[in-house]
Amino acid sequence: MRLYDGGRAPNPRRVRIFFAEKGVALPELIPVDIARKEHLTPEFTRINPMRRLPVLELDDGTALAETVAICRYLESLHPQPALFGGNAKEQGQIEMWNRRVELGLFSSVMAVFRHSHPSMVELENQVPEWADANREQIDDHLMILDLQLAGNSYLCGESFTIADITAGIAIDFMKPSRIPLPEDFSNIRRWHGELSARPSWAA
Ligand SMILES: N[C@@H](CCC(=O)N[C@@H](CS)C(=O)NCC(=O)O)C(=O)O
Repeated sequence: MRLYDGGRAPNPRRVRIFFAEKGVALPELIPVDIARKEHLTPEFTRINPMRRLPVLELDDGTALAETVAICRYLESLHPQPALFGGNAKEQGQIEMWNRRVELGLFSSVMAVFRHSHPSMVELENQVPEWADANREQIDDHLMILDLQLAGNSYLCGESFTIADITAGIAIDFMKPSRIPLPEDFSNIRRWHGELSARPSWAA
């Protein structure tokens, strides 16, 4: 197996954290420099026509892209700890929260970054108004997270799951996106501090 990796970019990091939480050693890493547009070459486009990272290439040449697809593949190979849940109820709740966060906070933070950050000028047809519209949504997304974390150690209860990885990475990526985390979201601050202290978070 080989992992086409994108360094500090959020989606490759989600996958590296997932490997670490599983206690599975990372496969061979193939660094792909997004800033140098290495993911836009014809060679990489043959591997992933979406021209995005990460990509897990299996030994038979199959290329798995999409962060959650890669994580699901790994969960299937290494069921414990169950980061997508154990029983049906857990699996439903984790899917719900992971999807809520991907379509909500994660997506808004990415849109702010892509449409306002100088490093994205050559990679995105930047629409500053779209960055502003997404920036305005962030507090609403944060409030939903904060409420959920008020009564739970993690997003889906007492166990760490893929939904925490997605949400925690979205919070991390607010910094380079120049979005402040308001002081009053104390439950998010508590939970995010705990995630940041996990050894996997250094990935
Ligand atoms: N839906 C994909 C999104 C992957 C994605 O957007 N990756 C970013 C890095 S975090 C990327 O490759 N960006 C390159 C670009 O925007 O040109 C996933 O979940 O993996």
